[in-house]
Amino acid sequence: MGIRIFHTGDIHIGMTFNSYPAGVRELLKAARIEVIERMVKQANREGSDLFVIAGDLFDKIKGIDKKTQAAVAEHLSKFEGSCVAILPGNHDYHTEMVDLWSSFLNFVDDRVMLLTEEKPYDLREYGLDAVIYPAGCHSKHSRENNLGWLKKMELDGDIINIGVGHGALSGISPDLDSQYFNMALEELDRIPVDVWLMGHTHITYPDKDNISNWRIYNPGTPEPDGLDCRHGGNAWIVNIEDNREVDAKRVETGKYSFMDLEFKVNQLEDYSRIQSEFNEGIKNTIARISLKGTIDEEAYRHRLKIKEDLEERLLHLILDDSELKIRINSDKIHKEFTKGSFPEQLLLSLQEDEEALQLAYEIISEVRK
Ligand SMILES: [Mn+2]
Repeated sequence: MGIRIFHTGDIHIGMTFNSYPAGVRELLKAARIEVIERMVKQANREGSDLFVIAGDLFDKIKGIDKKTQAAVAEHLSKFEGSCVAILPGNHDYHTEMVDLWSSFLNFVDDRVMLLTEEKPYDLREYGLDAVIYPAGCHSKHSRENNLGWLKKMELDGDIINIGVGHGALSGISPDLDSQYFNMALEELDRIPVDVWLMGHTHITYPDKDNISNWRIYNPGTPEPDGLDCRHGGNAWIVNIEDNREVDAKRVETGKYSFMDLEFKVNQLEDYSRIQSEFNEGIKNTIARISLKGTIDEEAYRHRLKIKEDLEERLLHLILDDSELKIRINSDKIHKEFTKGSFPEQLLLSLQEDEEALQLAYEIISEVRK
């Protein structure tokens, strides 16, 4: 008997989004719970037997209120497969001192299994011919990953063996100080499970829509969580056949999206590139636009029109125009400075050297303030 798995992780319920205005913040917070409901529906549609959350279901071990815990449990209870397996990640790590998991267990039904210990979890009790080998977290940081116990295990080749781990994948997620349970792909590869279902890295690995006979999967966050998120939120549906052939497909899961773009603007026409970048269907998009360049005063004012238009169409716009400068010309100098005054004379004398002129103008403006 084969098994079909819906694989997610890094949902980070409880993330606060404090740098956003209240209305946007509330939507982004709620989206992290709503995405579970959407994923459970997708999993059911695909006939999944097992729903795996590979760490960081919650963003923190303290401050996840009971109402939130109940809502998450309620969404998971709609899963029509046999078992929901949840691995504690480094944000929602498990120790005897952490109340989060014992509290959460009061809300879930008995198909939900917490993978808190370093031992094989036999899914035959749930009617599935598979065993899960977990490598979760018992702290926020660790220089050592949790694969050690598993390397010593003798796996039973007659049953499907599923590794579920949480940690930075070397070469894929940034972990410069190697403090996030770092795991090398080769290290995972040497452990003879049929598949590795990973969490922690917020991008999707491998970067493919469909793939066959691949063993290591990382879904990335299912709901975009910040300006550095370049994808729409993903999960994997991993199918393991009776003969151990594996095929997987990536499904899109997110509601909101983020865009972080920089535009060089040196003349009025350059704004049109911004407009063409933002087509229809951006009402759930949060964008940061950084403008850079030097333009005439009238064109400089035009940025406010662009801002107004995009603010209406986007969920939220952050416009950074701190590096957009007004071009200084003789007209502007004459308008702003008394004829024959020192600044007027100085600026006029610098007209051949645009950079020096710009700099001198900025210094004089600063002094005038
Ligand atoms: Mn993590």
